[in-house]
Amino acid sequence: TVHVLPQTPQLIALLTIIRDKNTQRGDFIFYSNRIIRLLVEEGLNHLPVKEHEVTTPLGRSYAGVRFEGKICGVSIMRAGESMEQGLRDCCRSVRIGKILIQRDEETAQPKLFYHKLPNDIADRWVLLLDPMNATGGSASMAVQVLKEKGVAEERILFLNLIASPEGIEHFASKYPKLRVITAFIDEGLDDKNYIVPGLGDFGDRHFG
Ligand code: HSX
Ligand code: HSX
Repeated sequence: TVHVLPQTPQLIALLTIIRDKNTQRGDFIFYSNRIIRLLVEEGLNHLPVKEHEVTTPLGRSYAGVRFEGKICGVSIMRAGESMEQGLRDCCRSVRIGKILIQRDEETAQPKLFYHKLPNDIADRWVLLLDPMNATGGSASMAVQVLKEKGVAEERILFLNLIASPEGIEHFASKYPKLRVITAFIDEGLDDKNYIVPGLGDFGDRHFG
C-alpha cells in the first residue's frame, strides 16, 4: 500500500527548495532533513501501540498508549544514509543496518555489493530508507535481502522522498503487503530512468 504525505503548502515549499538546482548543499541538507522528519513520523504512525496509563502533574490519570514494536532502520547506500539522522532524531538509540546497492547507470539494473544488518532484525519493524524510488529496482533488491533474513513484508515500511509512478507500481504489484510512505509522486522517468521533474542525484546533492 502507498501512503503519500498530505500535500500541505509547507511540504510543497520544502520540496520546491530542494528541487531548485540553485539550492546549495547546506540548504539542501537542512530542508531535505525537515521532509525526512515528516516521513519518519508518518512511518511511526504505522507501528503498533498498546494501552498505557499515566498520572499527570494534576494527579489525574490519563489513559494513553505507548509503542510496542521494536524497530530498526535500514539504509540503502549511499543516498539512503542521508536519512539516518532524521530517524535518529526521532528514535534515539535506533539500530541501523546498511545495504549497499548500486544502480548501473547504463542498464538501470541494481547490483548488490554488501549488507550488514542487526542480528535480531526478523523481530523488528524495518524502516527502509532511500530518498529516491525510480524504477523500484534498488529498493526491491533490498527487500529481497530483508526477506531472506526473515523480515515479513508487512513489517517493512519503505520511506522515500520522491517516487515515480513506475516505482510505486513496482511495489504495489510485487509486494502488496509492504507499505510505501513517500512525500511526493513525480511525473515519471526520463530515457535514463531518472525521476522527472525530480531533484537530480540526491546522493550527489547531499554528500557532494
Ligand atoms: C524501539 O527501538 C525504540 O523506539 C528505540 O528507539 C529503538 C531501540 O531499540 P534497541 O535497538 O535499543 O533494542 O522501538
Ligand atoms: C538512486 O538510484 C537512489 O538513491 C536509489 O538507490 C536508486 C533508485 O533507482 P531505482 O533502482 O529505483 O531505479 O541512487
